[in-house]
Amino acid sequence: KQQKPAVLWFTGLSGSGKSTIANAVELKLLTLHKHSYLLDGDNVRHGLNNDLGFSDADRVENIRRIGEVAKLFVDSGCLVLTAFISPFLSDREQVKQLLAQGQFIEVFVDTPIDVCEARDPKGLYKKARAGEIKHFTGIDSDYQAPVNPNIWLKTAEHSVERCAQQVVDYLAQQGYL
Ligand code: GGZ
Repeated sequence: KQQKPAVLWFTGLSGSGKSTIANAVELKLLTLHKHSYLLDGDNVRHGLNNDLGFSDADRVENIRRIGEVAKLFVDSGCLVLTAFISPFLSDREQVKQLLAQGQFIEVFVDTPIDVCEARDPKGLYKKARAGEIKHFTGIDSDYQAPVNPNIWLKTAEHSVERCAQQVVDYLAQQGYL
């Protein structure tokens, strides 16, 4: 059966587990022989968007460009995974509008900030608390949580494996695979 192209748009705080879960989903899709591609900070913020920082305006432009790139991959027939904080509701809504009906799947990686801060894999929360990083999401920059995401992941309660399976189950149930 032919796969149906779409964007799995992961959104959540720094350290919420977006990239980790998206990587686990990508591996599962590979096993199922589905074409997928993951856009994340490593391949977008370091390249195409290396002129952008973390002001509100730069985040808006970051997400706009990622949305346009995601659309190109969707047009090529791909299941695209994106793992960016994407803190603003209006930006995520704009990406959704860019795509056809059913091609934007919002995945809320819902991890409480105290859990993200306890994980602090890169020590960024510590630096933000110390004032060494300004405009840090959840500290002194806004995060607007999705109101009605397609997929709601509770990473403080479930394993990476279980969250990734929840995403793949959704794709299968909704006829994307
Ligand atoms: C938030 C920041 C900041 C500030 C650097 N605020 O945990 P990480 O390190 O690997 O992921 C974060 C990443 C956020 O980039 P995004 O492109 O996802 O953000 S947005 O969608 O808002 O444009 C974090 C690191 O970059 N980082 N400074 N001030 N995260």
